[in-house]
Order: sequence, then structure tokens, then C-alpha cells
Amino acid sequence: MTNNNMWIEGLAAQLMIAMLLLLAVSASLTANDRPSAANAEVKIDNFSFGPETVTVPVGATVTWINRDDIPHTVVSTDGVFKSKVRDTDEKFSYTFTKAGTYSYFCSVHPKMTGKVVVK
Ligand SMILES: [Cu+2]
Repeated sequence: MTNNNMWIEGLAAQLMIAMLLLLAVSASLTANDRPSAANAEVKIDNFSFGPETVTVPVGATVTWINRDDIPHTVVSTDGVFKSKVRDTDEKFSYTFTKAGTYSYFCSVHPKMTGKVVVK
């Protein structure tokens, strides 16, 4: 009887280890998958942001890339984020950790405007 109990205890311990490994693997997969699916890119070209409005989930990173041959900036209307002057092919990224609507503009050409909606 004692041998039988020990065998069952051993089996239970092995199952526990297997379950913990599975949990660890699935947790790391979720963490790696989330950002790539959520991120968005905005192109700056011909004095405009495209798309003008992007909608992303909380935690997403939006990357602006200047495809124009003139320098531009990406500046939040509410002071949430502010890029340096971005020359041709330079990028600016910001990660949105709170839901809301974020209006922005180019401080060099204030008529250039866009919006990030975080849900
Ligand atoms: Cu500009």
C-alpha cells in the first residue's frame, strides 16, 4: 500500500510540473503576440498624416515615419507626446497606455493634423 501511495504522489507531482510548464509557455506566447497585432504605423507624406485617424487597443505602439522630403514633427495637442523634428525616413514611436482620443499636429505645419483613438 505504501508503495502505491508513493507512486500516486510521484505522478501528481509530475502532473503539477507539466501544468506549470504549459502555463508558462502560454503566458509567454500571449505576451509576445499582443504587441505585434496591436501596433500601427502612420506615414507622413505630402504634408499629411495617413491614415489621418488610427484606432488601436490600449498598450499599442504607434510609429510615425516621415516619407516626405520635408522635415515634420508629431506633437500631441494635449502635450501627451512630442517628437523631435523628423527628417525624411526618420521615425517617432509612442506607446498608448490609456484609452482616449489623442489629437496631434505637426508643429512646423500646424494645418497638418491627425488623431489616435485608443480603446
Ligand atoms: Cu510638417
